[in-house]
Amino acid sequence: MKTVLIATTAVFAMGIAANAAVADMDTDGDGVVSFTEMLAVFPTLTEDGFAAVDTNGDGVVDETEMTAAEEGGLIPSASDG
Ligand SMILES: [Ca+2]
Ligand SMILES: [Ca+2]
Repeated sequence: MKTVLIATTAVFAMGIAANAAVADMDTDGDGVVSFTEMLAVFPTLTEDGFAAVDTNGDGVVDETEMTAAEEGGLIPSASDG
């Protein structure tokens, strides 16, 4: 049981490392990125720009939305440079 848990955690951590954007921006550690947190990384971000990334409109950007935004070219990948 413990071995399975460790293995699952390792896979999850690798997934985060490949798409580090949320982890890099999530300064309060709640697992999602607010407009304020994203603004700290992208100072030119507008509320409209944030809304385009926050596709389900709940006011925060999760890992899925962040990945989609990167792939769609809405935001530059935080793992570049
Ligand atoms: Ca956060
Ligand atoms: Ca959202």
